Amino acid sequence: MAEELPIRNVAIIAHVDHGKTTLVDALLRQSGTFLVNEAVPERVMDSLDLERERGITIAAKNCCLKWEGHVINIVDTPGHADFGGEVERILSMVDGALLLVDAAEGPLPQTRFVVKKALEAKLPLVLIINKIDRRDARTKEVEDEIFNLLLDCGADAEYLASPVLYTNSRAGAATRNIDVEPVDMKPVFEAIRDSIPSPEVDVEKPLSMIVANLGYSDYVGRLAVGRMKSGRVSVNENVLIAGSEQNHKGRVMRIYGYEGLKMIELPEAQAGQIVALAGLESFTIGDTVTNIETPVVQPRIHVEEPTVSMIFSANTSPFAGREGKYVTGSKLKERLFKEGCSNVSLWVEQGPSPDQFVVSGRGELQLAIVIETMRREGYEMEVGKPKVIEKTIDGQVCEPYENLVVDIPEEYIGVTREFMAMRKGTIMNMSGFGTGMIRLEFLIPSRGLIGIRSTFLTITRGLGIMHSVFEGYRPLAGPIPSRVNGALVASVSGAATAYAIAGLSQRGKLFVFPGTEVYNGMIVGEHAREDDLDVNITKQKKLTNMRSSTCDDTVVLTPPLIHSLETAIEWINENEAIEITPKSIRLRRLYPVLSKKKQERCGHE
Ligand SMILES: Nc1nc2c(ncn2[C@@H]2O[C@H](COP(=O)(O)OP(=O)(O)OP(=O)(O)O)[C@@H](O)[C@H]2O)c(=O)[nH]1
Ligand SMILES: [Mg+2]
Repeated sequence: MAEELPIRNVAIIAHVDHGKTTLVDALLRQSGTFLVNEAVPERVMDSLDLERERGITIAAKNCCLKWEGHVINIVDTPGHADFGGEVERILSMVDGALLLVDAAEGPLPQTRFVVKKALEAKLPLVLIINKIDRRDARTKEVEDEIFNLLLDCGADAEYLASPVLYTNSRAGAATRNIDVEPVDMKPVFEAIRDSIPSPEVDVEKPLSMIVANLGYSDYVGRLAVGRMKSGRVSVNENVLIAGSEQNHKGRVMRIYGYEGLKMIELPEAQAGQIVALAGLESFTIGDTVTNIETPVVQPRIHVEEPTVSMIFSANTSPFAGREGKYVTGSKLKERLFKEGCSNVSLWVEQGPSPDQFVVSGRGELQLAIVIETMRREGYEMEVGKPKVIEKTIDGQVCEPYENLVVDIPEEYIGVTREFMAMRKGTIMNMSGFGTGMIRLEFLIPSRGLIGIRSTFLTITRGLGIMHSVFEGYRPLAGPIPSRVNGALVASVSGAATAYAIAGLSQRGKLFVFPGTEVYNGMIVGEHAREDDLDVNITKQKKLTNMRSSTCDDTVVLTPPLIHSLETAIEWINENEAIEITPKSIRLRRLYPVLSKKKQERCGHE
């Protein structure tokens, strides 16, 4: 018999930065989850190092709070389009979602993506217009835009009757009526209680839980996290794990539930609860943990396919092995395949040679996060330029396209349109907010978006904002220009000298400080012209006995442009690679490296 439980399982979904994690902070605080004097960091759910450093959520995480006799499980999801896979699988764990939209920015590409996913999963929504305190808030207009978006995505009448709340999450205040001053988060709690159904579960049926997320504990290893759909489970119970290809048995060694942000051990659990099970040996996201005698296997979670890939190789640079703990191709392979198992939207395949692997994901940021995580663990590797994944559909070669939204000051409409047109973008829509800012929408091949962020910022004087999300596959768009400038490539190994750098400053933008160790083939700058230029950046000033009274010995150098991982990924071209070690990011030209003879010539010019 189905039972009505005082439980609510809800996900928070939105475009990047619209305030999801901040809203969770406010709910946690006001539910009394923390002690009165407990010091709690801002955006407490963003607990990973990389999340705190970048100020974005990367992985979905859950917490559990108690409010007026109700247990509310909240899953905070990432808003960046590259981590859309996290949202897709998390929706299988909840019975409703809070859809957040920034009161000034309005719905953006990822809002559309999450709305589509919520509608597909038939999840009831609570609409939250957040950041109503912003000076440029357009609350009423944004509300209309949200309903238009819902209609556009095929929402039925029930969705159009979803409750709307107005919040200032940073202040922890919400209101149902925009004309009434918000006081606290009570309206949000009430909307969760009243508009999100309790989980429809059956405790009497056999155990069935789809693994929607993975966790890890130092004591017990990997954890299978999910919402129990039916049945009960207790410690030491033997269960069946239904995988995509085969089933196997396992034993539940520990059961954890959530309390606030902590996990607590439970002797048993039942349908409706979100739990983490320890002890099951091999499982992955999408598997069902179920009863051995009467298995109830749920359909696997559908996650959209990757659209971009990058070749990861063992580091082949002359400096390989100097700075990392794990350097070999086999170590790299092991680690990448492990990542592929836990990260469903990331695909890892063997590459063209034994030490090369093709890693595919949703975008450059998703791949950059994998690289950054591995480099912090001590890995060295080399990666190439990201490429979009083509597909043949009805005999025609197609490539991924994105829905791109840019917000720019009015005066940059011309340059922006021209720039996007060059990259095969078609303008789909244009709207103004009456504030001097204009929103342009393009349909553009994903290929056209690779590596354009810094140029876009330059042409809009740093004031433009761009967001895109995968739209679908369409026929190939034809050639798109890549980086115009060539590279300055070191022809001689050694330490870069201030003297050589000063001499080269007219040739382009340098990427290295004096004293940086370079090798033959390493890219040390961007050439001002289109072709590559081999340079000797280690050249010493010739010492003479004569001192010239007119010669100035101290050289003033322009600071170099030091690439971050993301800017390096944007910058490189096809025949170039990025060498990544725990300590350094170096760019290098792959082919052809100068012959010994030419090296010598360059060295002695
Ligand atoms: N003015 C104002 N700022 C807010 C409000 N809510 C959140 N912010 C700010 O918006 C920024 C982004 O907030 P987050 O909570 O990290 O946004 P998010 O949706 O979790 O972002 P991702 O997880 O990366 O998608 C932070 O600087 C917050 O302080 C609000 O109600 N008003
Ligand atoms: Mg967040």
